[in-house]
Amino acid sequence: MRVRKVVLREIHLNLIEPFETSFETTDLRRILLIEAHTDVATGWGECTAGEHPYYSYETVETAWHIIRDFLWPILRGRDIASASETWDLLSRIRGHNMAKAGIETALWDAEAKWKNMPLSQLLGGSHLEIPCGVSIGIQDSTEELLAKVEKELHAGYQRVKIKIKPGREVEPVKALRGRFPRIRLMVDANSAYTLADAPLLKRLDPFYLTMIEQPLGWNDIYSHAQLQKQLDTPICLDECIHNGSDARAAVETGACRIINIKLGRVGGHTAARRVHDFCQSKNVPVWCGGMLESGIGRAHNIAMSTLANFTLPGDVSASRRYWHEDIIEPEVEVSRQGTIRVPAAPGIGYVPRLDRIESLTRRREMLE
Ligand code: OSB
Ligand code: MG
Repeated sequence: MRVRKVVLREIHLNLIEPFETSFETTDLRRILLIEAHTDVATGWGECTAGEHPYYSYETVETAWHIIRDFLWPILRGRDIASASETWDLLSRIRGHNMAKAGIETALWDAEAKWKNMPLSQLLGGSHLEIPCGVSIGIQDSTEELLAKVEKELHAGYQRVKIKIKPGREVEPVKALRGRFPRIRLMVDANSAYTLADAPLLKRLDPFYLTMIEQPLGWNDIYSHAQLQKQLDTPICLDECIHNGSDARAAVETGACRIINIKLGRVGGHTAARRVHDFCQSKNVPVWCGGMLESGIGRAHNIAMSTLANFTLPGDVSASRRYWHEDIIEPEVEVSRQGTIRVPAAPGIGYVPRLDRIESLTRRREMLE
């Protein structure tokens, strides 16, 4: 498969409602799409870098620069037998995993289309249906939060995650538990606490949360190991896990009992599979995190979630929870049982809507 051309596009998409986390509130997504042309097929990927460097140091701007000036010169015109070779080819560039994942995942889609098989199958996935959860942003009041959660449970979602920040954790969790004693409930702090907050976080233990996600520093595995010793609630790491060695350090130091895998954060399907396989060998369950992706990133998340050790519901929800209209056909739908049926069509299995993508495009660049 010879890599011939890449088209970068920045599209703007308005979220149905603002999404508030401990680090920012997002209402407009700037999304970098990557269309990779090879001599045998064309594939699509999405770079999950954000508008600001508040979740990770990457942004749409840094990713554009890294792809154009460093990744593309390595891949341009290159003949690869499989997209799985991409990660090693790009290893000379330190970090910038979201930029790498954008282009790497596009090549996986192209390879699967060339081989006329679903991407899930090419990755070695086995699940035909994946379990889904929702991630709910910080709300203005507990009443609004309860109403949101009720609506999502009614839609069938199997697990509820709420975002928390200092001063907005014990009370919302207590209210939710009072109202919904049996649901699978978890919280995500996005690094808003420090080890000195251990007594405060300990107050969440009585509410038997399935996990607390990334309470401490975005790159601080050691402190999470100290915290996990003091908590009954399992810690799940998100921001801290950038590759297989981070996963190993986290699991072997006892910094977490669960890992959230995001394609962008670890650098694409090959790297994600490495983290997945390591966790599987240690009996550490994983789930697929979300980055408010458009349908293209979402489709890649669905394919990745078919790997055997993705046993917990992911932040992979229906298109209609995010967008008035997605950019793929059909849109991603979630069943009343809170599952997504994995598509059987070749590649990512959803068709990018080119005319809609063009009309949303604010910037484009062709790399040849
Ligand atoms: O920490 O999981 C996170 C969104 C943007 C950045 C970080 C995170 C999130 C989410 C949203 O939780 C998950 C989704 O896409 O629904
Ligand atoms: Mg998270």
